Amino acid sequence: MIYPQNNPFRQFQDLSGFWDFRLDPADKGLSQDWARGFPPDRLIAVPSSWNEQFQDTRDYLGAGWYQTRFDLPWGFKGKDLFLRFGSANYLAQVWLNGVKLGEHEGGHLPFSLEAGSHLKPKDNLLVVRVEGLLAPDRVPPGKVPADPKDGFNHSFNPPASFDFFPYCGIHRPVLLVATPHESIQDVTISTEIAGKTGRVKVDILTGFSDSLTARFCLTGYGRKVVALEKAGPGKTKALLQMPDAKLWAPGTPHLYQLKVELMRNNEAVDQVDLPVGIRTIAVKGERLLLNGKPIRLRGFGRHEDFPVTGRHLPAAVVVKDYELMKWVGADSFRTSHYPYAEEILDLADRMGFLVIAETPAVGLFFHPEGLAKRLELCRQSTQELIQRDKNHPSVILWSLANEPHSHRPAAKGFFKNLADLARGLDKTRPLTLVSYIGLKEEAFRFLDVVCVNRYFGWYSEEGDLDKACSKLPKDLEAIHRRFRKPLILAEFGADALPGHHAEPPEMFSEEYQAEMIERYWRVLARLSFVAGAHIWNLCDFKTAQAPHRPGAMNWKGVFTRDRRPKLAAKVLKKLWGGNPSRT
Ligand code: GCB
Repeated sequence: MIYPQNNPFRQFQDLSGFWDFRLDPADKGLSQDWARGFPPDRLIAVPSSWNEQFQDTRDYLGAGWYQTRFDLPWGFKGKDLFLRFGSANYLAQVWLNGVKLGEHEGGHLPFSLEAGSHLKPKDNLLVVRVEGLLAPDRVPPGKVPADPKDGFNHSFNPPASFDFFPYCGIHRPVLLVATPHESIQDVTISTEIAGKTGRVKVDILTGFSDSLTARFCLTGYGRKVVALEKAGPGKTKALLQMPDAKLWAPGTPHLYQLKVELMRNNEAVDQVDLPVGIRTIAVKGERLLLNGKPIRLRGFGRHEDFPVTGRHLPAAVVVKDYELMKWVGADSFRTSHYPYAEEILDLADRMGFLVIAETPAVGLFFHPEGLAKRLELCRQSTQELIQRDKNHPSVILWSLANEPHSHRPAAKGFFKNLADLARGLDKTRPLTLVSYIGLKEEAFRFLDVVCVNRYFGWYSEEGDLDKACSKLPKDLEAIHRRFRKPLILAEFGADALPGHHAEPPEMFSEEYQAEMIERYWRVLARLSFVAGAHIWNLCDFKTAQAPHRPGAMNWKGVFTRDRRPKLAAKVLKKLWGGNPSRT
């Protein structure tokens, strides 16, 4: 579904707010027909994670029931009507006025359910059951059977097989959406540069049987280019050639406005507006090229994580995070380890950040138990992610997974399957996955960019930055010699407890983190095949409980969880030449 918009033909209403809520630890809600309404025991804020809002729900991952009532807004009647969830973790089932509309598995991607035939003018009852249990046949998996060969421990409580808290709930807005019956169902934009001309290719999809006219209009920077095409049923293509195109890039995130109108007898029946950044992204030999020029990313791995709201990032925090990244001089980030909210990507387009967009496939293991289902879920999320984010100029790379345990024989074929799927859906962006095994990661033979995570000086060479910094170039050079592709160091870093100091620097001190970052950066500067590096992490973030996570926190943030700078932030600002207007 096209991201909901308000214009003369399309409307949406945000249903976010305070909803009724009830925990269902005995899982009796389904058999007791709570789908038709249930006696609530508390109110909850939507969107947000339930784990952070109440004293008794921190580690609760079982079923939670939500309900709210709403009237049909003026002007929605007679339109095609949908309920659209930005995301709910992990499994959501939805009923409207007692009728099941559908369900969705997977925590970080939107889903839309057709609602029109069940909506009344007044007092509609929307009930949602969300359940976030960890299980081996889910993605990301949890409660993974222990295997020392996988090189990770299973001591987290709750039993996540990934290093962030398994927040549950309705994490992004719930929208009631109205679109016209004769509508544009999908828009796909891709851009090329030919000399000074920006070539903007637009494909639209329409579902009705008649042939109408589609009017495509691209405007910006004092210019306007228009194309008229016969439209539908099915796909319609247009090519808009923008002379003297202003290209999109970090620092100059030029955006044009595309308006697509569907016309019947010269009168518009639908309209969709989208920003367009004209840019190319390509891999050539060992280089990653943006608009034909080599780039070297500098930025962060991140999390959607904040006190009280959990996995929902309020708008003010989204702005703050961009401000902090600009302040230190970052130009990019990875949506580790799952797709981020669409609003975050909209801002990346507008503010000129480069994004590695990652699927929720983190902590994948390859024991036979549940493997076929995990592959199916990975295919689903890859497809949903590309469908959702394909038009963002900021997105330059798809990451199919983070740190899969892919040295196991059963992993053979798994990523080829996903890569073929992704390439079929988007031929314009390179593919990667983020590996900890590096040299032995067979998937790098057919992926375009090599991404590795390295923790020399932390999980090995503990406390010894001399050893770490002599191992780093040797390791990266060996990986490079094997694959001869652009290489991104997708994670490196050290935990630093805010306010903990040590001279000479030692592990967990702010000094050790700052020195590690600075020394890694100097090593990387000498390696010409390095197409970028991302520090782990922008901010401290919540994890499940484990002996190596004091206070159930990962302290590798360069900023604290409440967004205050550590020493490393100041060091980075000098290293990266942070935004001088924000001193
Ligand atoms: C990693 C993971 C990341 C962890 C990080 C750490 O390799 O990709 O999810 O948080 O290490 O701090 O251990």
